Amino acid sequence: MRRKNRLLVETAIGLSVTLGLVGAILFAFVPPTTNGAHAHQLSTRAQKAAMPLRPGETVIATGMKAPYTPKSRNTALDDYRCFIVDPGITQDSFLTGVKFAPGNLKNVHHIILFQLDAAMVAGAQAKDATEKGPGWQCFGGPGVATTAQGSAASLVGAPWLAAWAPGGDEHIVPDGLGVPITAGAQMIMQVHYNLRAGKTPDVSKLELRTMPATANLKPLSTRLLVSSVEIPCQPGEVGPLCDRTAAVNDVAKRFGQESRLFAEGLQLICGTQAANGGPGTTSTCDWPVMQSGVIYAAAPHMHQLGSAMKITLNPGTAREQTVLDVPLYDFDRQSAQWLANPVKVAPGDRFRITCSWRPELRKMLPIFKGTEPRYVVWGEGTTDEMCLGVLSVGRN
Ligand SMILES: [Cu+2]
Repeated sequence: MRRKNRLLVETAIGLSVTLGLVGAILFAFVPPTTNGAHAHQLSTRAQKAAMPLRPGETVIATGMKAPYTPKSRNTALDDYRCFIVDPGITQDSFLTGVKFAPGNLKNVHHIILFQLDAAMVAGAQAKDATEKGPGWQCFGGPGVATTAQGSAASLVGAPWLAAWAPGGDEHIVPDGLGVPITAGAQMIMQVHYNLRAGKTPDVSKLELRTMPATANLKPLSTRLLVSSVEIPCQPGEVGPLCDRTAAVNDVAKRFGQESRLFAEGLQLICGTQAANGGPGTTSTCDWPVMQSGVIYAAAPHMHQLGSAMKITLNPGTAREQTVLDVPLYDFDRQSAQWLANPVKVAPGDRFRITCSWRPELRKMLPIFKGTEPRYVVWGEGTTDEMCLGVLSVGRN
């Protein structure tokens, strides 16, 4: 690829990821799973008992103000809706915990909480006013600028605050760490509704733990690592969507042209790397470390076909380290794992993310009932796929 094109694509991907084009996620800080079963049912486990408040910590209850009934668009069985959440932050603070309370577990598939700087609130409110009912449709990212740096933001420093996916309990940041939030900041809550279980109303809520800026915590931010998804139809499968172009067109029809750009961009960046074996059930992508820091936690996100994910630092060198190793991925337990030994990173280092899928599950899982065979690419739908690692990084 010509250098200029590559830069354009990388910029587009950086932006898209920064804006959260990534779709579903997981900051569900529960202990690493010991159950490798592919349970594909929403978890009904009881929430853990709440951890007592730490010195200086207060709790703010916030969330959607009114019920929203999800709708489908262009035959998509997924709806992504963004809601402005105003926690009433009047002083510079740190976010030290988030507890999501999805209102309707039948159709809430994931929630991402994005930072919305004070200066960007009016823009988000204007967007909210363009659509009837609470919030606005937002496949991919929030669809509005959320920080002043906005378009200049890269993969590093993506303005995610937290996320919930099945299996998620309260997310409590360890002592001494916190996500900075400034006075007047609000938040955007992106909720992914899967409509296969029907279109019933939802009111999702959340509780935030905060500490004042004077707590002098080490700032935490989120870095996202992605890889391409290029899973051809299995032997014996035939159908119009087994054609890659048709499959990408189908994703673009359901979720918009940004999704096309994302699938094609990842293919251009990751698919051309030597470590990536091309289309198949495993995908690998290398990304440079742009800023020094310490990785405290890592979480995997794929969809229903995901079977394993690994994230390493400096692969194939004497300095190789494993950051995350999930040999038996379970969609319903996408918990982030706090690393027993936090990993230091610096410019010059390189991350590698590797995802594996079991496309034969398409024939076995009830969620795929009635779907056509297809070449699976990156997409926001529950029956599309992703390869996304979410790192929680502290700045030095
Ligand atoms: Cu996803």
